[in-house]
Amino acid sequence: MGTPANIIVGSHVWVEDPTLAWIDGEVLSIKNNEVHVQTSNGKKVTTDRSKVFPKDMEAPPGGVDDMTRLSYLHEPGVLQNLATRYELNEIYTYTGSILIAVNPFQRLPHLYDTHMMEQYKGADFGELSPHVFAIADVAYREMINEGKNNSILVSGESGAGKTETTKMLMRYLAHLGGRSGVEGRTVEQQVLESNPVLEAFGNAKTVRNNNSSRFGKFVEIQFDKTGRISGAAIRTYLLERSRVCQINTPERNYHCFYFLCAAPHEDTQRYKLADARSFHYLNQSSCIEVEGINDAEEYLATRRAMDIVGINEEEQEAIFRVVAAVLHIGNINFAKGKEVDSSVIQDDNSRFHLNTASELLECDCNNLEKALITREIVTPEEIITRTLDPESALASRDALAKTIYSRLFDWIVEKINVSIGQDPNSKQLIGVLDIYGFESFKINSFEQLCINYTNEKLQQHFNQHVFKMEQEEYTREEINWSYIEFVDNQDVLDLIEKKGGLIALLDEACMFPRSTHETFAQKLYTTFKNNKRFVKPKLSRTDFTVVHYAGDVTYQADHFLDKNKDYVVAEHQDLLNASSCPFVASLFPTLPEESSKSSKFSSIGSRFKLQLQSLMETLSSTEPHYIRCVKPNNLLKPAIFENTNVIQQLRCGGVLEAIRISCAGYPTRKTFYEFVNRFGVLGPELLEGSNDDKIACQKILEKMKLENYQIGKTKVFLRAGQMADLDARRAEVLGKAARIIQRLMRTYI
Ligand code: AD9
Ligand code: MG
Repeated sequence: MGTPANIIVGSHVWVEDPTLAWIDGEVLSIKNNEVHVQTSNGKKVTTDRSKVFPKDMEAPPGGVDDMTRLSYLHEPGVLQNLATRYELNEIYTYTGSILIAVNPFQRLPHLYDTHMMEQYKGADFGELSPHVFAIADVAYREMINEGKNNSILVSGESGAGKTETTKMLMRYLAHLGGRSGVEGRTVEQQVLESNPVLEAFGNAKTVRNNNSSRFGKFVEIQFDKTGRISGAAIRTYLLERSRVCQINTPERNYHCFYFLCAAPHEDTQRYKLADARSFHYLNQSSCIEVEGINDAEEYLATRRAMDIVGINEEEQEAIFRVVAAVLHIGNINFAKGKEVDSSVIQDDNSRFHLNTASELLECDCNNLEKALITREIVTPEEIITRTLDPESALASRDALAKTIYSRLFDWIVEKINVSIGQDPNSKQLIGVLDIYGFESFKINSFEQLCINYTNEKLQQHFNQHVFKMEQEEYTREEINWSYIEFVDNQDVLDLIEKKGGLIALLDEACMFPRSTHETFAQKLYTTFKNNKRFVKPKLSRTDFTVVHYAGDVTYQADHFLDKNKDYVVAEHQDLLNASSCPFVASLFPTLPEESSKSSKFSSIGSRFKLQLQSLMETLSSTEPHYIRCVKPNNLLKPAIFENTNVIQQLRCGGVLEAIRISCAGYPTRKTFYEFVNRFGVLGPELLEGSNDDKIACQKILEKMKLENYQIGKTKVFLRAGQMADLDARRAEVLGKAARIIQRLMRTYI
């Protein structure tokens, strides 16, 4: 990023530091390419010239609100700017038109009140401090004035603040496009209240975030001709199903389970619920309560939000019956049966939960039992009933719970969509995307592959956009420049999604009865032997590494096959389809071509690929705006800014890539006035007799014998490193002047 600039003895510079990422210091001496630096924390370091970056001594003490205004656009400069601003509670900073939002981990109410919204309404972009409202305002104005669809893409790692940001955006858009004075349930109110409902069923406490969204979300807000919100559509992606059955301390299951257990007594009695600690799906983790979440209050709030989004009393009742049934299902245990590989309901307690679950789901209790402990196998000749051993029965139980819960979630999303309604006449929309950021853990599985695949897609979209924006700025300023070199990530996308790519090979393995994760991994190794984005780790027989744009991620193939298979066990489908509760039956509608009892394979990976394709098509037809959320520390506490952590996120979020793209062109832009102000000392004689800053700029640049810079209509455009060159010359001149003054003073005083 940026070429090493003119570094001389005495220069103020940034050098790498193992704990702080970057530390500032002063150059003591230079030998060939070795630079010796005295750092500000008292160390002496020697480093290669290419790893030393100039420090801007003229940077304003409070930082700049747009990174592109930094004189030196490089990693340490960017980091220092964000850290300085964060300390002052300035959590928002632009990088051109991209908004970087650093999570404050504390309420800043004045930042989002109505007064603030009013200020941003119609204000020119850049006129006020950076803000999510400014981004939403630009999107809205562009839509109204130019008739363009817009989208706002919010990304960042878990806990970075995506969902909070999304909610602010939606509030602001509802403020602009709302019907003031209209009483009752308005479309915009429904759109806003969809958030708490979805959060109750799709969010959970995790290690990284007390209110972590376990699904991706794209909300399309539709507007009528007069700019009023007239409809909305919510699309969700990949709800994490495993959480329903398996959690570890200190995480929790989905919020709604705890809300319901804390419901008023009459409700818990109806669902035969007891303390949350008595349910296996909840007590596998010792975390039952979360600081800052009052489950009893949230239960009532969720119900109120459900009223507003149009889920009626009867439907709410059915929803919570199903939620309770899932908890009861989790408490059904199995013991070994008399026959080999068979099982029975373990004891009276398990039988109680079996009975309760069937009551709540209004399905036949015997059939539920049968569906859990046996499996029918269809052969051309006959149907064979096979018993399941206790372990398989448990797996069957958990599969049932997961299926019910994910169908319930889909139903709620669909219901909200129907209830808010789509405006068939709307031609204008603003889409808001709140989707998981790049993930790389110790153990990465199928979910991480899907998530990182999403991020590769969005990254490509982002790069292309940043490119376009840069190019447009040059065109506006009538600068002649076009990018030649551009590192694209198409090759990673090809590896994952192309014909014969990872997803396709996974589907193939899932369809072939004798495949195991080992045969799948072997197939990957041979197919992608020469692919530079694919690596087989040494010593591993089932892991594989993908070289993502944000770094290498090693995936464990172990559960890929299972996780990619989306099928509902035929017995479960039949059981619930036959429920006398119309709501439950509607979650399991009769399949159109359900001719045989065999479970059909449907690929989650392929379906996700299609969803993603459709999302990208929608996004491509919109004018995008990007918000990158950054999590300043992993303690989730205010006022702690961890440099290395932030740098990593800026890298993964493509912010550094955007800067790199910018550096490939003319990273430094100064208005003529700013330039003359700073570098007039390099040629005071050149300024005489003319008030034209543009001409003065030209003369100074010529005198300094710089090459390849460009003069635009309002700004000077400099190549990477040129600013530092000029600063070094300026420091020399100023130093010389200071020495002369000192000498004069010594002589005369
Ligand atoms: V996840 O990928 O869904 O796990 P998000 O959505 O990125 O994650 P979220 O918006 O839920 O993170 O923010 C995490 C927490 O940070 C919130 O619960 C707030 O406590 C806190 N937060 C985030 N943004 C703000 C803000 N603008 N003001 C105050 C905030 N607090
Ligand atoms: Mg979230």
